Parts: sequence; structure tokens; C-alpha cells
Amino acid sequence: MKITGIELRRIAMPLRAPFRTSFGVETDRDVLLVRVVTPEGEGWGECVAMSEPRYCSEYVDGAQDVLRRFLIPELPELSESADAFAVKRALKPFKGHKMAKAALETAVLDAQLRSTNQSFGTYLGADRDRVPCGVSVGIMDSIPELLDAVEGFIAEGYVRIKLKIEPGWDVAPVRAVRERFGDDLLLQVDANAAYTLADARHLAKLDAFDLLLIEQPLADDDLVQHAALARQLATPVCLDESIESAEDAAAAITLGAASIINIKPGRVGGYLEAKAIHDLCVAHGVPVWCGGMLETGLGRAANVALAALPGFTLPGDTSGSSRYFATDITAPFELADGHLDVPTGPGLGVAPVTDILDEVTTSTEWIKL
Ligand code: SMG
Ligand code: MG
Repeated sequence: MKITGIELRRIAMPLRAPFRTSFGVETDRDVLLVRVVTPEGEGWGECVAMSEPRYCSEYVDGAQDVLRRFLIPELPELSESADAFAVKRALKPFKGHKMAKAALETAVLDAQLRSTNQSFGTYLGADRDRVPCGVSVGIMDSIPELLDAVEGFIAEGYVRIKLKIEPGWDVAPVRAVRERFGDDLLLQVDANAAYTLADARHLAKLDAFDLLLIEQPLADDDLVQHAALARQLATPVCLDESIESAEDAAAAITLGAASIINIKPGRVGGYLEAKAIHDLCVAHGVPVWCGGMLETGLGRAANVALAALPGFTLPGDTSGSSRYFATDITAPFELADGHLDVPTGPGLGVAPVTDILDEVTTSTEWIKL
């Protein structure tokens, strides 16, 4: 496949409500889209980097810069053989920048699969045609406000609730949600690295609430301390930010730092690496689930396909479009009976609605190859 040009497009998507985590508040999503153009067609990739480097070191302006300056200029070397694996190999010498790399690789993979008439789900090895959906619930100002939000999501059909936590907002909200919605509710928490090992005894109080898991309690680079914490908790420890590659996942499993892994394709450099982590975890009997980065329909489509692989045995943060956006740039993903259908069309199986895309576009940059 020959790539003739690449468009870097920025869009501004207002969130329906602010989303607060232990590291900050999101009110708008500033998304970078990568569109790869070939003689036969095109392909889309969504960069999940946030506006500021708070979730991880990447941020959207930086991602656009590294794509323009270093990553995209590698593509002409591939000439006719630019498939997703060749792109992954070509980008490997550049350190880090997993989210920028993932966006480019995904756009190439989408173009490749559209040209061979294969869906992401079929290509990756999905064995289901729909996936159960969880929802991530931000930190709120008060417990009654949180209970109202959770009640609304349960009414929409979400099968699993994830509460964002931080010091000062952990045991009390978890207890309140458990007491109000009962023991059958699938419930988990995500700290986004807000604690230290000194908090182990406090975090052990969460053991009383039968959580599915606690996600990323400690710092991103603290595998050894996560292993020490895991030994002190009955609640399974799941890693998100710490896992940027299959090697990281192997290390975490070997050390006992995680017994569950959140797979986010953007965080690990793309769907090929995500699939490799899935395969590794299946081989080790480690359950995985698909994380989310407030994606538009483009990123969501690929995530739902990934979440349909056999090792994804826990519900993911694969919510419907309306969780974050009043209007999505693709046909909206809508929950049915707590599930989303895996797209079946070629490539991502969805495409941006031109008028809506143009309306939210804040800039475009064309790079001719
Ligand atoms: O897409 O529903 C989503 C977001 C889920 O909580 C979510 N993501 O650490 O898992 C996580 C966070 C990262 C993004 S927070 C701005
Ligand atoms: Mg997380």
C-alpha cells in the first residue's frame, strides 16, 4: 500500500459535563485525527493524548509535533509496503510518543483493512459480535451528586461502574455506592496514581466492598511498590498508566504488580501492541479489559473491536457516545441492553459525518509524501 499524503486535523469537542480525576478536570476534548490517504482510499486514526501532560507525558500539541517532525517522515522509506507492521517497525527507533505512534499506525491499519475489505474485529481476532459496557464516573463535589450520576448510568444499562478516587474521595463514596446499589453491582475504582505505598493500610479498607479491582493506585513507574501493595490488599491490583508495552506487562505479571491489566491501545502504541499484550495476558491467565480516553466514534469503534477478543473478560470503559458528547463525529455508539455492537464494516466500520466533522474542526495540516 502506497501512502500519498497525510492530514493532521484538530477538532474541538465540548464534553456534556466536566470529568474530574485525581489529576485534573476535563471540560473539552481537543482531539488530533490522522487521515492517511492512498491511491485506493483513506484510513483514520484518533490520537488519545490529552491537552496537558497530566495523565501521562504526552499532550496533543506534542503529538502533532512529533508526528510532523519525526514519525510521518519515516513513511516514504516504506514506499509500496506500508502496512501497519511495517509502520510499527519504522517508528520503533523513536522513543516514547506511544499515543502519536498509535494514531498513525491505526490510520494505516484502517486504510489497509478497508482496501482488503476486512473489519478491525475480524483482523484482531474478535470472537463476539457485541461487548458489555462499563462507565467511568468522575470525582464529584458530594456523595448525593455521585449517587445520582451512578443511578443514571445504571438506568442507561451500564453493567459495571468505575469510580474515580483520590485521597479524601475513596472509602466514603465507595461505601455509599455499595450501600445504595447493592452487592450485585460490578464496581471498581481508579486512582490514576494518586497514592503512595504509605497509604496501603488505608487502601485496604476498600477490601470490605468486594471491588472487581483497584486501578493504578501508585505512580506509573512503581512496579515494585505495586507488587508490595498487592500483597497487602485482597482487592486485585490492575495497572493502567504503568503498562506501555508487552514488556511492561510481562514485568508486571512476573513481579506480581498486577493481576489484571487495562489495555488502552493509545497508551501502548497501537492495536498491534494491544493485541500482543492481550495474547501475553491470556497465556498467563491474567484477565484484561479495554480502557478509554474519551474517544470520538473513530477511536471507540476500534476499541469496541478490540474488547471483543476472548481475553477481554471484564467489561471495559467502552461507553456509548452520549457518555461524553452531545454530538459525535460518527454515527453515535448507542448501548443496547448494556452492550455495544462490534462494527462489521471494512476497517473501523465507521466514518466521520462530513458536516459534523467540518463544524468541529479547528485546524488542518496536509503533509504530502
Ligand atoms: O473513555 O470513558 C472513557 C474514560 C475512562 O476513566 C477513564 N479514563 O485512567 O482510565 C483512566 C482514564 C484516563 C482519562 S481521564 C481524563
Ligand atoms: Mg485508568
